[in-house]
Amino acid sequence: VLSLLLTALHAPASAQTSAMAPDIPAARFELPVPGADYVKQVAMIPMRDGVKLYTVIVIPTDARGAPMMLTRTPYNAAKRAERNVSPHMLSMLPEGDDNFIAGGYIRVFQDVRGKHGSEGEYVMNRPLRGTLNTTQVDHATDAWDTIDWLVKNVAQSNGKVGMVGSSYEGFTVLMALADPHPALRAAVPMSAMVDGWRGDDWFHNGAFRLPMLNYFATQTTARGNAPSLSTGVYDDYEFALRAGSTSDYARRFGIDQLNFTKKIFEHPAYDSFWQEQAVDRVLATRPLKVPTMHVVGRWDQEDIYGPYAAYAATERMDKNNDMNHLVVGPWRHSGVNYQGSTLGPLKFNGDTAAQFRRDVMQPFFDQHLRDGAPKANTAPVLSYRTGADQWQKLDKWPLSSKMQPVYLKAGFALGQGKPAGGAQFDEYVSDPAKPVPFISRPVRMHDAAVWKPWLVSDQRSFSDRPDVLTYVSEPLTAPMKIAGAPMVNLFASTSGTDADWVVKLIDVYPDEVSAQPEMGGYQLGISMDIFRGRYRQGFDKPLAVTPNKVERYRFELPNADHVFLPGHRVMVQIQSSWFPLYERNPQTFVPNIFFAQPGDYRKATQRIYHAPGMESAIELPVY
Ligand code: PG9
Repeated sequence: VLSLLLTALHAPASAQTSAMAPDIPAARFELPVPGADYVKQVAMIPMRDGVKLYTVIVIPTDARGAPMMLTRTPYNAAKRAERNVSPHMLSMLPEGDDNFIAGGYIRVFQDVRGKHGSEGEYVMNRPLRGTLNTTQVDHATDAWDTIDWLVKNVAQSNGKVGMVGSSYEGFTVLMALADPHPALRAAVPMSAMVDGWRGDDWFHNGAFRLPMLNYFATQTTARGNAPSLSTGVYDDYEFALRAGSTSDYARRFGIDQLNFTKKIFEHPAYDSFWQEQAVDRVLATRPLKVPTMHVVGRWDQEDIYGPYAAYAATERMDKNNDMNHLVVGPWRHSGVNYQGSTLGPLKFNGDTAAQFRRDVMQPFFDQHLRDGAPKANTAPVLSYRTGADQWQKLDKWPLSSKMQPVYLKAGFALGQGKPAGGAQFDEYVSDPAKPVPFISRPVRMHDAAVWKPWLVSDQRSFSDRPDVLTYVSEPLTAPMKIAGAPMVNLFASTSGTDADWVVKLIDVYPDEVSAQPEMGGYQLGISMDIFRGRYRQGFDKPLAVTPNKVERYRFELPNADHVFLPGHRVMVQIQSSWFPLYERNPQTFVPNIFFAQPGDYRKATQRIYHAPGMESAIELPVY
């Protein structure tokens, strides 16, 4: 046998390969990467319940005593570790990993259980062990078991691990903090999904985000990549309108059969299902053990609520104000990992994202992960002040708790001082057959170039619609600075029995902007959100509205840190739909809006009051 083998191996060069020789070798063919500056290994890491998780470990060739940086993802670990095919880590790994690579870190990506290469079952928002999860595993145990394996098996490491990740990957970072492995020394959750009901991906204040149906399809119809919903209609506004209610829309594609869709449809209000899995509430009950830097974009179009909530929940435990940090940059969702010099038409002071990664995040990680690294000069809060275009180091967030109301007034005016005289209210007809679009039509949810920066898109397209009320101040003579979450205090009635209220705080640029002419008169959204009227007495208490009765609607808008400059004006827009980002409120109270019937969708006359004792206002956190 041996001599036969030797003969085959040393066959003369002229010997022909049979035409029928199989072209794919029976044994796995390892393609070498000549000149690679890394070694890539794949491990199936066993969890405590025997399930193995697919993990890619990228080790710099010269690594010795190197820290490890872990990301746990539902978005395909193999792909996350291969942005480009290249022998160089810098080209191969994600753009935002630039400083980890420069710092010689070992980079680890892992598929969460049930996705892509990992075994086990996928649960989209897997709750921590407890009443909602009676198994022995969750994202905290999976992170724990993974870190335990890494420190015992990656010989080139120094036994210290950091975790980083944005959005879903930020959610898995936060989950690891619920019961952290001792080797987990620092964490940076970015744009993390924290509370899917209050103000992150699934709902905002009870209003469901319709495009999420497509996310359910792509994420939960298959373990690997799954296709998007195919509507056959170019304009997503048109398609969603024709589809009817959210359940009608889901039924068309059969995705009402998916468990995650069912969970959403069964829990339209903020019941114990949502409350018990809100990550900020969970973390508030656990000791703060790991230095953490919460990161979010000022115009984060997906998770603008959670990072502040998670920071606030854990901040109470940070006795010396040196373990729990907040960073807010002028970014879109996950924008921290890409170029940060512009967003839509806005231009910032250099590449704010690269600055943050190099000058703030990397020294923070190094301090905690690299043996002998110096202490980083990490501020408790680092906030990019929009309008003034400057980074600010702060001791706390929110900076201001002093609220100054700006009142809506007769004649569509806006200003300090309670309204005196004039009309008592303004009204508009909200027609569910013609909802107000959230961006100009045609709406293409798949067009990343439109979706990613949509929160900074010009609100001028909506200010003159008859179903949008627009109040505007005089041009400012001095800067007006706000830092915190504006509070809406609306006195409103509807002729229906339920209604949505969308309130937008806007910075109106001067008529002419010499440095950037296309910004003349631009209406820039500073803080905007939606509130479902049925929850005015409690998010877990949906209640019908009495037609035409004036009621108070009080809710927080997203955090802002902004300077309205002299010559700019302050604007407030109010409307009752924001479609198709948010499903329509039928404006007739039904037990569950997901199942509204065609006849429930009715026009309603909405009135916004600016009368004595009913002074509608936005309270601004001025300083
Ligand atoms: N915003 C996305 C998401 C996070 C968590 C759950 C569902 C969706 C994301 O970008 O990952």
